[in-house]
Amino acid sequence: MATEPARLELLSALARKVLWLSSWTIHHANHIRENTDGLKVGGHQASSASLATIMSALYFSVLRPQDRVAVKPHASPVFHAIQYLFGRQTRDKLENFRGFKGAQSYPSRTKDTDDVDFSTGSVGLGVAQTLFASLVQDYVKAHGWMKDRPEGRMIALVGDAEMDEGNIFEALLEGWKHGLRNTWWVVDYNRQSLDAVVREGLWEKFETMFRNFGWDVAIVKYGRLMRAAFAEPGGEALKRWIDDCPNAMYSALCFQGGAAFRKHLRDEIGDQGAVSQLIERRSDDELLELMSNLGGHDMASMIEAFESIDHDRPVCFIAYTIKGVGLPFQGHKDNHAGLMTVTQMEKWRAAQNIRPGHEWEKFEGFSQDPEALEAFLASVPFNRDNQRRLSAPVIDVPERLSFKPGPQMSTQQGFGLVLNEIARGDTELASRIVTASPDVTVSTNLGAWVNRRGLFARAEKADLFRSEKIPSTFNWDFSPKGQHIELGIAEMNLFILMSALGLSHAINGERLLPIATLYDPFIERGLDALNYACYQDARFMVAATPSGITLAPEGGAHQSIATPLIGMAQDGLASFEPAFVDELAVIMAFGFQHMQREGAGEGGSVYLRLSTRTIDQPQRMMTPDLQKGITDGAYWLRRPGENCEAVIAYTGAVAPEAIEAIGLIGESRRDVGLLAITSADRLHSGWTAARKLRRDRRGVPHLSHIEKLLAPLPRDCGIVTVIDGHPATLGWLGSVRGHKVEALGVEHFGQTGTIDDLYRHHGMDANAIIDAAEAITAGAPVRHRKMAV
Ligand SMILES: Cc1ncc(C[n+]2csc(CCOP(=O)(O)OP(=O)(O)O)c2C)c(N)n1
Ligand SMILES: [Mg+2]
Repeated sequence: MATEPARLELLSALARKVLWLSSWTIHHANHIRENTDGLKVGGHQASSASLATIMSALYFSVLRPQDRVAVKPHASPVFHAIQYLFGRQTRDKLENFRGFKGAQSYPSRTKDTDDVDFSTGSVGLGVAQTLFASLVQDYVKAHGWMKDRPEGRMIALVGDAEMDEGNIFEALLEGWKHGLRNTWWVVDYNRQSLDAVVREGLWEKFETMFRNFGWDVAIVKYGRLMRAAFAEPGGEALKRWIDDCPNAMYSALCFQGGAAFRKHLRDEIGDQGAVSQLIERRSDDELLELMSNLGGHDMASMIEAFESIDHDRPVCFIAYTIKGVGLPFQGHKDNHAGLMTVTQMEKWRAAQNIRPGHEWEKFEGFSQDPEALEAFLASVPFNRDNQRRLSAPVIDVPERLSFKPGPQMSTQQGFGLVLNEIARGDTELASRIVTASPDVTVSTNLGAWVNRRGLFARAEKADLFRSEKIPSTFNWDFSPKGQHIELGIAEMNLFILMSALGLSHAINGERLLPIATLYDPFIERGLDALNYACYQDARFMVAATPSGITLAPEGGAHQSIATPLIGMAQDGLASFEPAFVDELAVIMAFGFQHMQREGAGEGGSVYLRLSTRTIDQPQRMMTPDLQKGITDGAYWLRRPGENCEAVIAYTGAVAPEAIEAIGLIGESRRDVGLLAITSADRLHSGWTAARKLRRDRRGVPHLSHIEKLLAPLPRDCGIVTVIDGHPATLGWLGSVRGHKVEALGVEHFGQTGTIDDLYRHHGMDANAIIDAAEAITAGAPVRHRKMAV
């Protein structure tokens, strides 16, 4: 599509301005605010320059408000500069780049104020996020919720070295399976990473791979100046030389400049008449301008590439660029830490017609009229909509979720039963839940839910076993109304999908309540993606089961030890480990509400650490007090008296051992307490918050839940904690009021056996609990022990 020259000129001028502003932001942070060379912001400068033209083409011309973008981490200053020109970023935040509450080093949805669509920073994750965000948009649309809102394009600006991250390839495969649409990845092919120049011919690998997965590939290699030169006599020889030039050499010559290019061109193709003239007609500066006119730095070429896409298939643009283009260290392999000196910056400022003291002014240095510029920026399609971040009403959640009770159950089984009850109903809650599992749907007890609610696909596909009348427990039809998204075995994909589903209210204006199931140890396989999802404030529920060593004969690396600590430490994730199914039902109801709470520091995602161990269920009334204890993190299963000597505090599947130990200790000691802990995480964070409140507002007599629970215990009462996980999860309980603690749990993994074998082996059976209680309390010895079976 032809674009009028004046418009292109304006867009190019804006791109130059963006490069200036982003560089000035970095320079300001380094030389003016901090007045030091020590602040390591160099990575941003060269990386940002690489993308200034491409991002200007997108934001000032190609994007629509419904489009969403993940910006390569180090291009954050470019993003902030563009937002500044749009009037959505303040000078104050730019001056305070990387400072306290200033603009962030890496675009942040939660911490930046200038409308970041997807956070980035841990390379690879933002890229995959766009793919899953597009699948989620399809999901919402297929369920009839998009109404007349236009579909957005999900766009990632990708560093070429970022493509080394395996999660991108995992996502590609999943995208292919689900018929991905509306996704653009723009690879900033500057052929440099932090440490190195990338291998030759990488673009060919990218091209083949993307085409293999059904993507369109657009290679934007040559800018307009280059294409014009190729049309001159001798141009073909020049093109061949450019194509054959190794990455490292091209980068080095860009750094050295026009004279160096001339010398190499002369030596290598200079004796060929026409091409010699082509080269000699140009001054050193002109030659450098020509040779650095790669597609990614040429506004016309980029606009043309973007505008020529007339379909909704995914597209990978491979845009050739030079890292640090236009700056003194362009192309240098060490430029990742490169910063411009004060003198270099001065020189560049003057060349841009920017007066000293006017560096932050939006329209300084333009030849265009400020009013026309202002009018243009206001008319840019992307900038027209002030409401890009959407919201959705809260979905009603009953106070209590029901399930079909049994005398003996596991929490994993209970999870399936609760979901089955929800699935049977015709509630808004049921229709907004969407589940996903990385090939462990059946083994995590989601089967009944999927039977009732079906699998999601944009096109109907009947279960062949069913149509062939072969008996099967599972009827798995795919349809656009299905509510389970089948995933391959990649936990990174699971959590990035959760991140996308869990932001649907903000991105699509339609709330979803996503639930992921996986085996607990494999949380670690997807951990960075889980962290990323929480950082973006996506809202979802994770049911991780089975967990710990309680899966006994399964053994090996299927045992999880660290996950309770991960659950405690992960910001934005409330973790629970119930022992009984009635507790789980209360926690799930709380969870669906927690996932929808908004406001500063409110709500978050939920992690349920569950077990396959079948245990006796208590027959009891669920009183409001009990319910509150469960969601706050703990309650007394046996209340201690005034002279309590020992307390056993347990979490999760080891409940029977704790109960048995309390019974045996009770034969010799009259006053003992049994504390059921459903969430070490909520107990601990409540305790931290209370201390902070007391410190901040002296005299406020606020006590946290755990402080209140432990308050009646005498000073010399001992606490034995026990969990099928790392003992540090509960070991801190002693610090709350200064009680002595013996913390039992698991510190080594891999052994197989029965549950009894392993609990004995790890010192967390009833006898080990009794021994521990005896060791930390005064008083008569405990006479009874559990008999060996
Ligand atoms: C998961 C992860 N590992 C390492 C890093 C550190 N890091 C930041 S950018 C980068 C590579 C940059 O190369 P590229 O993606 O080609 O971008 P360019 O610098 O060329 O713009 C690395 C290793 C990171 N941010 N995230
Ligand atoms: Mg690179």
